[in-house]
Amino acid sequence: MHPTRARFARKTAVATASGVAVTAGTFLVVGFSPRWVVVAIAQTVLLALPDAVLAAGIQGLGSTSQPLLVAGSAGLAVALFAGLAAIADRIGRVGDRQRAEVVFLAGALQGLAVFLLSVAPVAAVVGGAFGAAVVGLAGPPPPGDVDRVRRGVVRSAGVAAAAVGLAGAGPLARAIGGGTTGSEQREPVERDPLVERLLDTATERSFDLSGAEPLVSESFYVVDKNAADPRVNPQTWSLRLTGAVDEEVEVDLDAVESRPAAHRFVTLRCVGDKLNGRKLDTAVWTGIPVADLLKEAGVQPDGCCVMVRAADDYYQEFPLSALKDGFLAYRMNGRRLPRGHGAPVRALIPGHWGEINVKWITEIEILEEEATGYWEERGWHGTGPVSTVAKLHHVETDDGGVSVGGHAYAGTRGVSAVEVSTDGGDTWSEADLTDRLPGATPADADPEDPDAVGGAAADAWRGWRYEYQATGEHEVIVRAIEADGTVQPSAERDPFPSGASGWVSRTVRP
Ligand SMILES: Nc1nc2c(c(=O)[nH]1)N[C@H]1C(S)=C(S)[C@@H](COP(=O)(O)O)O[C@H]1N2
Ligand SMILES: [Mo]
Repeated sequence: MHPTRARFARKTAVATASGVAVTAGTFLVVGFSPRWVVVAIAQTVLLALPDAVLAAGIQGLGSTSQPLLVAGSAGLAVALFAGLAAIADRIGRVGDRQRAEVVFLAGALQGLAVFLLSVAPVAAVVGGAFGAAVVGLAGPPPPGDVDRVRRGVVRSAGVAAAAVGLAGAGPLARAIGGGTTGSEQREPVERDPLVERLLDTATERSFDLSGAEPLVSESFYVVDKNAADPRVNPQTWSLRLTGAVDEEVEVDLDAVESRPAAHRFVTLRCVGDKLNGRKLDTAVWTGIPVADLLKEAGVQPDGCCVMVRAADDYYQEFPLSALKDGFLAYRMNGRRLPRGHGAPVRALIPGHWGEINVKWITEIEILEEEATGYWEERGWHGTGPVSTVAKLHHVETDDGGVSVGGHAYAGTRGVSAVEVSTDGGDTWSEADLTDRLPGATPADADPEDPDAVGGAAADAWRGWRYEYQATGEHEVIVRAIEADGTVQPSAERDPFPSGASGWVSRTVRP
């Protein structure tokens, strides 16, 4: 290799290795959290997206495009820190500095950048130290001895690899040791016998439909604005009731968990869910009614609205009347609420679009005038009741027999029937429906008592199934009927801005 080319290759390799080391070193300190530089960059990228992309795409961000965003941001992070190492190198050469000064300058620039991005001082120091170590170990730029160039590059690549290994070892050790970090460590919970009973009931009542979830979702969708979810310390978490109250109320997790709880089946649907999409799921949640807290704070029952805030700086404004029926959940299907679903405590607002079911909830402010929430500022209208939908996720054909099925959901309006047309909408037949899931069940109910699991869930989906004979290609259409007889509206609408609507249809080829 030509000496000039070799020197350039070396510089690039050392700078890149240094960038990798900073990125890995900061991960070692803060893990996959909002304070990791990569996540901070991802969050900045999200904010910089044009409104149109944000408005139409982002409520669908959920789990699908998230890995892509994180990978791209990791690339940006490495490039940024590599660039700073190169700048340090350049300043060193122009000013004819000592090698130690260049090494220090590289680390200082990188550490400063880490701090500006993530406001995490320990990560800044460790990141800068890792970056500087790589530059230092590469040794001074050799005057043209290709072998020495190679040795320097190998050394710095080695350090970068070690940093990545070290950064990877932490989460791995945590995963092996039970999956939690120090401050998050809490006793695992035994599943309550009552929850077991509710889950069994849901299993018994589910139709066995390939391609569709059972009545309690096996995989519950995740949607939020975060590249990495906040990690809330349950020991220091609290929820405050502020604003137009007689008296501010603050409860910590012990206070929430020691109140009389209930178990409820609640279905969530994202306003960004496509007409026949899969951002619709159900779980049994354990928690306490919001109404008691409102009473304790002396909230006027005829107030207009509330702003609910969360640990990820999310905020949603919606009517006080909707919050009154709300629920503060700290368990999901009998387990501690997972981090991705809002640990330690989230709000569940019956019959309303997912977006006001605030995760990682920290504050309820009672407002006297309307305000605008996070998604409303971005063009969505998702603070109201859900629209009615009948999903068609299961289609199976076998020798002239066709079986179709899915779920129907109408929020608190309830589903009384699902109708299917196999002739393009001329005639309609009634599908089989799963029995309604049980209603709110007090946590102190006797699991052996059949009446303990009583009533019907006010806010849960129902499964449907329809079997018929057909030979030629045809169009299947489904629609839900609400409890009061209202037929689901047929007008088709995209998810943006007010939620998808219309009758789901699919072509079936027996
Ligand atoms: N704090 C917070 N809560 C949030 C969000 C968020 O970005 N931050 N996203 C909302 C949206 S848009 C939806 S659809 C639901 C999804 O809840 P899930 O991820 O548990 O399914 O959470 C809501 N709660
Ligand atoms: Mo959503």
